[in-house]
Amino acid sequence: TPPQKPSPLPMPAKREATIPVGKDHTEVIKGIRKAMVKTMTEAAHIPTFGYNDEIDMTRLVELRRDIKGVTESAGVRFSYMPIIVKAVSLALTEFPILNSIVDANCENITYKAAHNIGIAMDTPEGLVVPSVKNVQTLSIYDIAVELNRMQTLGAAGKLTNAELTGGTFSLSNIGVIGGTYARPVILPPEVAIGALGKLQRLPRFDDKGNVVSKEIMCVSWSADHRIIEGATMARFSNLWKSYLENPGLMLLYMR
Ligand code: CAO
Repeated sequence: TPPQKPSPLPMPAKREATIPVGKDHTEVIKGIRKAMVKTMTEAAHIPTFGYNDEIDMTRLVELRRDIKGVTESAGVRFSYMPIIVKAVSLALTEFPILNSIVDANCENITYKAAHNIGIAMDTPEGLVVPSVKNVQTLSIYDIAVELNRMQTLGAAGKLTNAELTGGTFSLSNIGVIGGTYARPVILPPEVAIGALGKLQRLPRFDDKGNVVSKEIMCVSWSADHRIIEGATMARFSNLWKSYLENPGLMLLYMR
């Protein structure tokens, strides 16, 4: 394995940031941030179950290294997300309750047929969660193309209602920025969300007791405990984890 690049020390984005001069500033909360006030206030009423685990991404890192060059020659950036998103969809097939939505008073549950996987995006205008629609019908390459499209639109502030509505399950890759664990907040009416931590090379024991170098990423799930049992979340996470740790297994169930 090649040596790990040292991560650069964090630097302030704006070198000439405004120096406080003793004058407060108040502004109306509007746009995407106003939408966040509404959704997150609704989410605060949901009794949430949290579940964390670590994933050995060593095989996936190698696989992505092989694939990346191929898609990039076709102009498509390829991160870990397309594989992670497909693995979520394969696992949701076994646990359809995690791909459901509930109404405001949690009286009715709708099992959604489409796996519309929302991806939290940090854009210049704030947090948005566009979703990749019908992931159950898409190849990993299709997902990469769609993520590239949404990232370009997001960066330009051009995501529309078509992308920003209809999600059925969400992921937040906060690890791109940093951190190991998070406590993601469910996006109602969805019932579960996962946050991915930073991928890190760490020592672990192999099955012979030797210390080996592994690529480790933590996941933090939050689920609506009114309708999702902790055991369901844990079983789903185990299955998803097995796909990421043994990406070849996904081939068995891919359509
Ligand atoms: N840990 C370490 N590195 C990671 C990583 C992780 N978890 N995930 C991706 N990376 C690396 C990629 O490998 C890529 O590097 P190289 O190409 O050099 O290997 C680099 O980070 C950039 O990845 P990316 O941003 O192009 O791709 P992505 O598909 O992984 O992520 C997106 C896309 C939109 C999820 C991400 O840009 C983003 O906005 N994340 C923040 C989400 C957020 O704010 N969540 C909080 C929501 S609650 O407030």
